Amino acid sequence: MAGEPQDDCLFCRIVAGRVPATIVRETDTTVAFRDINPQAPTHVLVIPKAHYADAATLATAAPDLAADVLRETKAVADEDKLESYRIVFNTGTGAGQTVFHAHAHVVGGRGLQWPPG
Ligand code: IU
Repeated sequence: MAGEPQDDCLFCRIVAGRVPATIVRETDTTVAFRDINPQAPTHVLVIPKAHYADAATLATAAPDLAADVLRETKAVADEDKLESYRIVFNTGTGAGQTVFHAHAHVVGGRGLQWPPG
């Protein structure tokens, strides 16, 4: 069923506390934790606790939850006192998505180039 935890999903396992992560924020519906391979001084992933494979699926199947994730990206940026930052939802393997549980990267704390590679 949509949103149900998946045994083989790394981020579902983080939500369940079965895989360690450095959690920086948690709400009823979301978790935010530091990326294990940070690309900037702040690199935090914000995920819905419920399982949706990617941001597009999340936005169409559970738009209120997508809004919760987006709201939490701002909370992360505020906590790290970021004036400028980037929110990235890699969607699909061709865009670099490697974990198929929707997540927002919040990246900041250094200069960021645009357009990205
Ligand atoms: P992507 O957009 O699906 O490529 O992002 C997945 C991210 O998950 C990537 O930046 C990894 O460094 C990160 N990550 C993590 O934080 N903890 C883990 O145990 C694993 C991946 I595996």
